Amino acid sequence: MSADRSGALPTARTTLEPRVGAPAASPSYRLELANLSVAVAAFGVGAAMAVMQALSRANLALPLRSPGVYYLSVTAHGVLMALVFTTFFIMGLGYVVLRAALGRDLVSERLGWISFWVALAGTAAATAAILSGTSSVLYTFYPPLQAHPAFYIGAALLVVGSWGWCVVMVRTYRHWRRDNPGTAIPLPVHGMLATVIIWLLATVGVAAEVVLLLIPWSLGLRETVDPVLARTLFWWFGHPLVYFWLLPAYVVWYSVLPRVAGGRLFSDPLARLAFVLFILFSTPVGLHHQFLDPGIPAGWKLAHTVSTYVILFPSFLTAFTVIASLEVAGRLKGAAGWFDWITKLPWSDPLYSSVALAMLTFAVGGFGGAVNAAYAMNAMVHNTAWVQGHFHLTVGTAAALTFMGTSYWLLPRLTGKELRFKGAAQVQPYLWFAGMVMFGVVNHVTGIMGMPRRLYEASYVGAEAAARWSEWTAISAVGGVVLFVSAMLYIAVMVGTWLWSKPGAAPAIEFAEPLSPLREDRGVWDRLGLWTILAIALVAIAYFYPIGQLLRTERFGSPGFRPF
Ligand code: HAS
Ligand code: CU1
Repeated sequence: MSADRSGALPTARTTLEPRVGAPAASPSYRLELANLSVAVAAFGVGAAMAVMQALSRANLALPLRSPGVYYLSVTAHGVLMALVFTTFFIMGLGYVVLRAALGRDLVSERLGWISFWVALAGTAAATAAILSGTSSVLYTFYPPLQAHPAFYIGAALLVVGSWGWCVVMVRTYRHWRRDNPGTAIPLPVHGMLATVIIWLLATVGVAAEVVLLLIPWSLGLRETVDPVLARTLFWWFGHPLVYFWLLPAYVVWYSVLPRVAGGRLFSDPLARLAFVLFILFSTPVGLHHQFLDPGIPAGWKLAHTVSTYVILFPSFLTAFTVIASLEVAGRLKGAAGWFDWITKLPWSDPLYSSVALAMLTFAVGGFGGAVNAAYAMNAMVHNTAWVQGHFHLTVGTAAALTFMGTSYWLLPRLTGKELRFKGAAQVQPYLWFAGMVMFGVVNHVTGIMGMPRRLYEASYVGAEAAARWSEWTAISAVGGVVLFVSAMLYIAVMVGTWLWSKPGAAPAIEFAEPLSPLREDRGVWDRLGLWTILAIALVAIAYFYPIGQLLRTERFGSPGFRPF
């Protein structure tokens, strides 16, 4: 293990030295780069859509502004950002983490490539359906809004491709485990495997929705669809989806950030405990998106509320552990006062600043999550701009800004090319943060003032209340423009590094060392099979009765609607 970049730390035993099997000799990261490039491309297109929407919500007269264009654009933005950018980025990151932390090649890399192409074909089909104007169903694709079959089939292929990724990840881990029985799992691998497990549990719900309900209905094989059943299956998937986005970010917070900050991970076991709690409690909470849906027993809504409050806990643990790790970094650099360690942190390093700003933002976004999860308060904010504020601070910043920072750290390590336009990479996270404060926080405010989400008609046909929102929406529009500038800087750094930087020696991919010596053997938090079985039991308990009730009751389906 080479010396830390600060040079301040003595080397210690880490999880990272591959124990058995030669490390892949300078691996070629083509599969990772292919996944990351699709992610970056989706992000670029999604960002262009977003600026138009932010301006449109502020009621500015734009060329081509119409309801049809607006909903097409919101759908493209949501799908490309929330589903495509994240999934491809996470797949790429997952492969890198396993290769680097286990020190071996991927098992079935060929399957990794097949999965990549399947997911890409699915993305292309869904995107084409959206751009054709036949599938403006937004990223949650709630029926009875009906999309073109290519949209649902494309979404299904994206999920099937991601399952291939899961197989490669699990097989690679199992091969390593066979060679290293009884050894602790390297922490970043532990977090990525938790992500895989959550994803597999989650996608059962959406696969059932799309394959059993939506595809046959969109093909005309069934006349009607049951919207509440479809929404329930969607949110079985939709909430753990948010932790599929968040956990890879946490992997970076725990395993990369402390090292880049020049410190140590404060507690390795606490990090593992957090990942295990996510495996257990990510999925049995989905009804907190359906508090206001009819047909779901109130007692089950309460049960999902309780498990939602449990799932706040691992994020509190994460806040504690990661902030403590940063304090360790500051103190190793000589800080002695209460807060001067903050000034010792590398605020001009793009990975560090991205993650630190993502964390600050997440403190607000996470607080909003706790508000959403409370039944009575949810009734105030549900379907208002508050919710879009919440998710721009969480997935749009906690996850996405972490991923952008991670790209700056990763790309030179994968390609051997030095980061191009370094100044832009340094400014970009701050711009994103500023844009999100204007956009995300303001949306929380207008949400409480009653402004609905997802509405094109921003004057609200002259409603008096709407006049009070307009000064705020002007701020969020400015935020949207700042975010767009930030997004373009990110794209410029990525493309510039890729195309116009000369290859040299790639820095090593190294992860943070824990503060206390690491236990050598496999502890209880590494019993992933056991935690998965318990998680399956919790999902079954949480959904068996509510879904059974929906299937048992006589219900009336709805025909499809295509407003545009
Ligand atoms: Fe959420 C709606 C509840 C987290 C994403 N959420 C959404 C939607 C999305 C989303 C996309 O209960 C909209 C769906 C739609 O379109 O309808 N959410 C929660 C709760 C949490 C939560 C309880 N959400 C997330 C994350 C997301 C995400 C993470 C994406 C990545 N959410 C809800 C509910 C709704 C909802 C309801 C439905 C609303 C409705 O009615 O429609 C929790 O997991 C949050 C826990 C987080 C914390 C914060 C911990 C803070 C940390 C950093 C601290 C650092 C500091 C400073 C202080 C408790 C870890 C660092 C210092 C330095 C020096 C740097
Ligand atoms: Cu949720």
